[in-house]
Amino acid sequence: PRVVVLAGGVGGSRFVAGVRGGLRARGVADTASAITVVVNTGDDLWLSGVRLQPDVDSILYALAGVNDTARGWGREGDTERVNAELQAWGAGWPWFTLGDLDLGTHLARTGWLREGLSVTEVVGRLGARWPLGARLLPMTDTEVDTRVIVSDAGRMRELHFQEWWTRHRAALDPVRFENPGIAEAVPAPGVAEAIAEADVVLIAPSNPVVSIGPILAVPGIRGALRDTAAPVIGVSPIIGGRVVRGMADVCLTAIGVETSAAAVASHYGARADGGLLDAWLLAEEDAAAADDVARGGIRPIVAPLWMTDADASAALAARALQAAGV
Ligand code: GDP
Ligand code: FO1
Ligand code: CA
Repeated sequence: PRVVVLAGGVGGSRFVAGVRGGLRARGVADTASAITVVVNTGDDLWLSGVRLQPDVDSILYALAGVNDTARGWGREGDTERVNAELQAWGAGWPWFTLGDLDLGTHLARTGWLREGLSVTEVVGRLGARWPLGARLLPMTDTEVDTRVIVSDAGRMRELHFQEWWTRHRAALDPVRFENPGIAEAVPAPGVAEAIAEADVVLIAPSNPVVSIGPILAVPGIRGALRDTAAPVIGVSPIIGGRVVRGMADVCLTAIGVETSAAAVASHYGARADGGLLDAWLLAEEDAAAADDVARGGIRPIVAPLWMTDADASAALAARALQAAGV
């Protein structure tokens, strides 16, 4: 089957690994030809002269099996010698760590960009180093930023997403999120085609606001999702009314969406009403909300949503594929 997954970083990478595992378990050997991941690039940024792609790298490292699973970002067993030098120079951000191995990725990426390769080509080269078992596509080739407008002691301030998320741990109240560059963005080559030709489109249990939000905001992607013959199936990132990890609840509050599986489903909307979803996987802990989801025109599917290990992630992905009849 041809599977398209829309994904952010940590939740996205666990889910994509699950899709790969779920397909392998049923005998699909060439998962790289079956799975296309459309990755959020709204987190991407320039720092100390290099281009960072946090969500691309989370998925790249996780599928390659070289990610730091405890920390949730960067390379397993990385060192910080270069970072210490950058700090000594006062370069970059003192609260943001660039690991030595991770910097190798950023240097390679930046070099290729400066040689004129597109972001799609660069992501393709990064993905060619390891047998990932999936094709990674950036959502768009042009630069899109994420800014957070916060209310700080009654005064409005605008921060870079990383400053808000990593430095302040989302402790400053967001008033709204903005994605400069998004209006001029177009889907990266292959994205609209993959969606059109898919047998199923899966929305990973990623942050709905700052991971899935930017992907859907690229002009053309929502239309492609509306037009595809494939069912669109989402997985709730909220379990039992709580975010599993991270601060997605603060992001949801800022856009006026309650932190609940049903509220996120209704935020994405029913396809029949011009929204996104045909079906929505929600946790057993949220089974009571299934009727609400169904009343909104979205087929609810109650399943275990904890991606605690590879088997659990694969079982979750298999449930989503089964719901699509693929
Ligand atoms: P980021 O880009 O690194 O912030 O990662 P994502 O946006 O891809 O995913 C973050 C979201 O993943 C969090 O808001 C969690 O709600 C969700 N998440 C993490 N682990 C799990 C899990 O085991 N199950 C489910 N359903 N969601 C999860
Ligand atoms: N997250 C942190 O909490 N602290 C860091 O120092 C940090 C460095 C970092 C470097 C490269 C990279 O690709 C990601 C990094 N992250 C770090 C994770 C990242 O900032 C966020 O979790 C994501 O942007 C949210 O998707
Ligand atoms: Ca992200």
